[in-house]
Amino acid sequence: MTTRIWVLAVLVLAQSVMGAGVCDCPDRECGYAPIGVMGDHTHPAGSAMLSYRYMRMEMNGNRDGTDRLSATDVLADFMVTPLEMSMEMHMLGAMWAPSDRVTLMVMQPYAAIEMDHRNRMGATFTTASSGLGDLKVAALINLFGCCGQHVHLHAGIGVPTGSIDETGDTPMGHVRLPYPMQLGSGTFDLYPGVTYHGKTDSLSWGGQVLGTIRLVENDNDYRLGDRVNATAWGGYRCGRSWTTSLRLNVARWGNIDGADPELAPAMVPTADPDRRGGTRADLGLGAAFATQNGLLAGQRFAVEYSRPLYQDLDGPQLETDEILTLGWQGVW
Ligand SMILES: [Cu+2]
Repeated sequence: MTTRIWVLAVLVLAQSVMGAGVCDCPDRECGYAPIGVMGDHTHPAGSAMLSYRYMRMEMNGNRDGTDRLSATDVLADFMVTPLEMSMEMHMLGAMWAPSDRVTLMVMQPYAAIEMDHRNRMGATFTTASSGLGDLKVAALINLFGCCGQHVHLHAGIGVPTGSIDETGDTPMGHVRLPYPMQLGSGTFDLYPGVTYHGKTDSLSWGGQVLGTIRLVENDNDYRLGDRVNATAWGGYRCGRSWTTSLRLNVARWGNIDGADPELAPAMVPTADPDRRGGTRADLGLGAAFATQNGLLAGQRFAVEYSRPLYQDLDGPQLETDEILTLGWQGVW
């Protein structure tokens, strides 16, 4: 699978190099980032956008540091091991620019999470949670825009609309589910950041650094780790409608401060606040379709598929295998 990703990556790059300058870029669409990037662009005064994204993340097998662990390895130290997890997320977004300087953005996720486990006796069981995640509200403030280049700042807050009290049936009874099965942070969080993008007629590129800062402890006596996410992308537009992209994303996130008193960290690694942090680098391939004419004018449809190149986890912790993002954006 990794080989296939690299072959595709080389093809996209080759197309970008050989095709450069051939195709035109009639509008500002070419400044858009791959669909996995949020808050990548701003709008001119009075312009509005609605968006919907579907994201699916698959995690299979455990890892400690950069080493893979078998289920037997994890069960040597814990009563229960997670085997795999899938997360589906539906994200509704709206953007509106009250002025050329400022674009306001809101995003509301809905997540559905499933995790498979095995215990020392060999019994397997699945837990699930679903519901609203944390609402994000942000102001994107234009700093610089000229000559095909653009910089804006992000000032965002996270509102704790996601539950941190999800419970489920396990062999231990109906209990509070561990940290990765919870839907929100339980706290108001800060999302500072900066985005840069540039474009020529057929090429686009950019970078974004976003932080997540958790200020206080939540009602269950813990505070999720802070996070920094840095990404850089390049895109190539051929014809009036299609863009292909290649993106590198590097994320680093901390362990949990404090602990939920209802969780038993010796039972399963997902309940241990000191086994949540990590660093991961993903490579993503994207494609987007946007047209200026006819019924679909002003709308953009996009897909991005990412796989990790590197991950170093405070484990045992489930490793990420793939992330798929599908999205629709409509401008008015
Ligand atoms: Cu927008």
